[in-house]
Amino acid sequence: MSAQIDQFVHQLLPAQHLRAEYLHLEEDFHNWTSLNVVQKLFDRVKERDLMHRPFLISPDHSLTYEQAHEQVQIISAHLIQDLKLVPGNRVLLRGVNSIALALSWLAVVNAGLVAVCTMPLLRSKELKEIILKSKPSLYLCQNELVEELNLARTELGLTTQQINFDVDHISGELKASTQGLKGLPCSFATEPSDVALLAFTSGTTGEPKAAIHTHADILSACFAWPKHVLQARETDLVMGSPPLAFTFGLGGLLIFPMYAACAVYYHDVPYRPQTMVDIMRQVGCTICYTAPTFYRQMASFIKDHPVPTLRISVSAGEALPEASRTLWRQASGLEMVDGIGSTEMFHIFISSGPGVMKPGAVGKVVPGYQACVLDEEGQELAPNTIGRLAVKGPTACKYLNDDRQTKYVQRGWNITGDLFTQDEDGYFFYQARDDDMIITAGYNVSAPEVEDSLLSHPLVLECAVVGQKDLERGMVVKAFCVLKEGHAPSSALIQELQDHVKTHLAPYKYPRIIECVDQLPRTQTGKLQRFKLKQLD
Ligand code: 3UK
Repeated sequence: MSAQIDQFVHQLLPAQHLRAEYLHLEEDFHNWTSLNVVQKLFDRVKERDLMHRPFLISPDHSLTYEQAHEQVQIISAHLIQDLKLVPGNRVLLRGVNSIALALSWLAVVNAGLVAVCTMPLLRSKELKEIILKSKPSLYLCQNELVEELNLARTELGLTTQQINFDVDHISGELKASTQGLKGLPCSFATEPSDVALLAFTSGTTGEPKAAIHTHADILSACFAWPKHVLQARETDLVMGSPPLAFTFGLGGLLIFPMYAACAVYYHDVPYRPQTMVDIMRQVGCTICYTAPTFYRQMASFIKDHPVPTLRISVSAGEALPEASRTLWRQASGLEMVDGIGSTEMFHIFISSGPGVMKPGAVGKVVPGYQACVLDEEGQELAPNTIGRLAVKGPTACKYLNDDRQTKYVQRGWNITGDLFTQDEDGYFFYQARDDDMIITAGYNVSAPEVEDSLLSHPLVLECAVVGQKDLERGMVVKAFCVLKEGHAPSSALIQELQDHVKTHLAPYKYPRIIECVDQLPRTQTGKLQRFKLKQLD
């Protein structure tokens, strides 16, 4: 059932038989009669008597839960009453992580509207694809980022209403005409299966897909990884680099802090590795989220400038090489929490954590989820055998009107596209994306495994390994390396790197070709774009 009046997204949900099986949590939010995830999260803070606690913090502003709640109500009222939006309408959000963006997101979902988050760096071409798929009724855009959005709208001939906001003026124009609206309805009693979010995949190739998440999905996600693994406290201060338009960032830097009633800090300019360490120290950060490469780059700074308050560092988005885990541990004294999640599943479903750590493993399945490794026919494989990762839980893949639903969901399982092994103790070991396995002269070589070995060499800052077509061997292993500052490539160094790999791994895995480059192609969420390196061949 659905209470949303505009049924656009509901009508484009995959048919029931194409959906993954949901696993129900002890408290099954999917079966409640009414649920609005934003109202529920604020209510929990209220019940715990923590509304006076700090919530949203920036260099110039700080809002308590009480103040943020009031702002959210005002913006929601504006959306419903002045702008005449109807529950179920989509609202496109465009901005860097900021208090204004966070309040806007919360107000949109609180009002029963559907948030369509877009990455700040997207260009008009990419914005057009998102607009055509999601058909927003309103655009909320940070002043500094209007240009590409205007271009997209002009090219599509759209005149839909748009409000531009300023990150420095909390909710800026959003509340300009709402003075005195207090007391009028501003939130909407959605049902658990009503849609809260369209999350566009940051996929490394192809046309973007929109993953649909309901109010029950997002609340359920809070009662899985954040409850059992992260275990944040109300005194925590969270910080990190992933955008709120990426569900890794949305969960980590907005939803899960609310679940814990703790504070989150948004910086006014993009983080660089050194500034991130400095700011963590200045603001007293206790929990930090970013991608593996960023931790690698922060390691050298945090070593000399420790952040004594930091107690949890979470890495996700890409495989965490063992060499990077070690480097970070030595530099910061912290054991990394590595978690694999996806846009389709909303957040992390396999993770390391307190007492859950094995060298080389991502971790164990998060309570609330089930995971296993399947063969091509969908049969569960014996321990330590490479196969396709399959996951089920209280969140599930639901693409908006997309044939690729049948690729991600098979026989009720969510198939992430990753190759894994699982050992007898239930630890999951990442091998590769299913298209990143290199088959050379009949041997299987996982690209990340070779990268991990190269990264353990002291002169390698970053690297990427791909298969290059080869007449004799079918494919050969090729590595692209970024050297640490002050080191130049030479044939002696390349030989040294090859020998380094041969002493760590089976010799057939060593990269026969090594090319030194200045930087590697990455997506806006920090994922390596191996396909671009393959195209270079
Ligand atoms: C890869 C990892 C190894 C893996 C995400 C945490 O990354 C997120 O979502 P995306 O949709 O990509 C999903 C794919 O990324 N991946 C992510 N984390 C890891 N591979 N180790 C990891 N720790 O291929 C996965 O299928 O962009 C991550 C929370 C929310 C997210 N959306």
